[in-house]
Amino acid sequence: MRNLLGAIRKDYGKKLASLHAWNGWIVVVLSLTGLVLLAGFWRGVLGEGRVWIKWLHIAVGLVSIVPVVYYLFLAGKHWKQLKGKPWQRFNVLVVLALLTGWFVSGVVLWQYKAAGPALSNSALLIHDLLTWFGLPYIIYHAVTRTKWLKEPHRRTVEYVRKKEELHPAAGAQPLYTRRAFIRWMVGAGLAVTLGPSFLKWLGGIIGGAVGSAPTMDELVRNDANKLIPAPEPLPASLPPAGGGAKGYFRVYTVTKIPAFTNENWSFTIDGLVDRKLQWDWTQFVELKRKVQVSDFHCITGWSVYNNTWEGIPLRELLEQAGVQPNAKTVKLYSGDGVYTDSLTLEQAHMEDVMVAVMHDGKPIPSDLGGPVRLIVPQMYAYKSVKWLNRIELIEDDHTGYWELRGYSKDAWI
Ligand SMILES: Nc1nc2c(c(=O)[nH]1)N[C@H]1C(S)=C(S)[C@@H](COP(=O)(O)O)O[C@H]1N2
Ligand SMILES: [Mo]
Repeated sequence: MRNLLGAIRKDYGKKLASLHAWNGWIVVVLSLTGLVLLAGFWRGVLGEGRVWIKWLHIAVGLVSIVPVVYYLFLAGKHWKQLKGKPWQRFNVLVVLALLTGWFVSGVVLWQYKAAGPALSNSALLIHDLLTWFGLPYIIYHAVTRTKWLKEPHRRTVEYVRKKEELHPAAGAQPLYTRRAFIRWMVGAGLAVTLGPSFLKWLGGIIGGAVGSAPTMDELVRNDANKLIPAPEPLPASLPPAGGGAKGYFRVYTVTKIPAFTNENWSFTIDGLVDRKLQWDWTQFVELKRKVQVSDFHCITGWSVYNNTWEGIPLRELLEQAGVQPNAKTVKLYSGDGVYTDSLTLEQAHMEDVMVAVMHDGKPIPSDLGGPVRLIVPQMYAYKSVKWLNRIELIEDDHTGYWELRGYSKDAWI
C-alpha cells in the first residue's frame, strides 16, 4: 500500500495535470450525452441511437469516479499547495462535490429498479439540478483557467512580456490560445442549446413544487385537440378524488404531437375478437367511465403521484368485443402512427389498466396523449400508450417501440 501511494505521488505535478485533462474530457462526454438524453427533441430524432447514447453515458459515468478516487491519493499534497488560495480550494471542493453527486445519483438512476420510484425520482432531481448549476460552473472554469496546471507559468503577464523581450519577432504569446477559443465556442454552443430547456425544466420544477401546477394549466390551454363534446367529469373526478396530481409530466413523444378532431378520430378494437368494435368521438364519450387514483412512473426516474384518471377499464372494452380463445396478446396502437406496445391478456385484465379520457377532472391535453391514452399504473409508463386509438388482439407476441430499442419487456415496477 505504501509503495502504491509512493508510486502514485511520484511525478505529482504531471499526474495532477493529466488527471485534470482526463477528468475534463469525461465531463465533456457526459455533458454532451446527458444533454441529448435530457432534451425531449432528440428522442424523436435519434430513436434507437438514444439507447446507445444512454449506455455510453452510463459507462463513462461509472468510469468518471476513477479520476476522483485517484485524485484523493494526491489530495493531501494538492491541498497544502493551495494554501492561501481560497478560491482554488473552493473550486476543488465544488468539483469534487459535483462529481460525487452526479456519480451517486447516476448510479441510483442506472439501478432504478432496485432503487424504486421514490428514490429514482429524487436522484433524477439531484442529477438535473447538479447539471444545471454544475455545467455552467465547469464551462466557466474550463474557459477562464485554461492552461492552469499544465503550464502555470504562462498564465502570468510577466511571462508574456519576458517572452516578447527575448523573442520580439515571435510576438506576444496570446493569453487565450486557439484551444481556449474552441472551449469558448463549446461553452457558447452549450449555453444556446441549454438555455431554453433549462428554463422549461425550472418552470416545471417550480410549478410542481409550489403545487399550483401552471404547467398543467398551460398544457390544457394549449390542447391541440378539437373534439366535441367535451367529456363530463364524474363526481369523483372533479374535484379530483386524489386531491390533484403531485409532480409534473415531462412531455414525451417520438413523433410530432398529433392533433385530432371529430373528423379524424376513431377508436377500434379488432383482431381476434367476436365483434369488431369502432366508435367515433360522440359515441366514445358516451361509454360508461370509472375513476381511479394512481401513480405514474417513467423508467427514466420521474414520477407523478395521485393522478385521478377517469376512463374505461380496458377489461370492460375487451369483454364487449369478446376475446377469442386463441388471442394471447393485446397490441396497442398510438394515433401518432409510430408508437406501439403490448400487454399479455392477463396483464390487460388487471383492474387498474384504464383507457383514460380525463386527468384530474379535465380532458387529457394533446401533449399528454389526449383525447385517449392508456394507463398501466403497475408498469413503467412506456406501456401507457399516448393517443391510443386501436387495440388489436393477436396470437403472437409483439415488441413495442421502446422495447425494440432496449427497454425491458418486463415493465413491472
Ligand atoms: N405514443 C406515445 N406514447 C408514449 C410515449 C411516446 O413517446 N409516444 N412515451 C412513453 C413514455 S416512455 C412515457 S414516460 C410516457 C410519458 O407520458 P407523458 O408524455 O404524458 O408525460 O408516455 C409513454 N407513451
Ligand atoms: Mo418513460
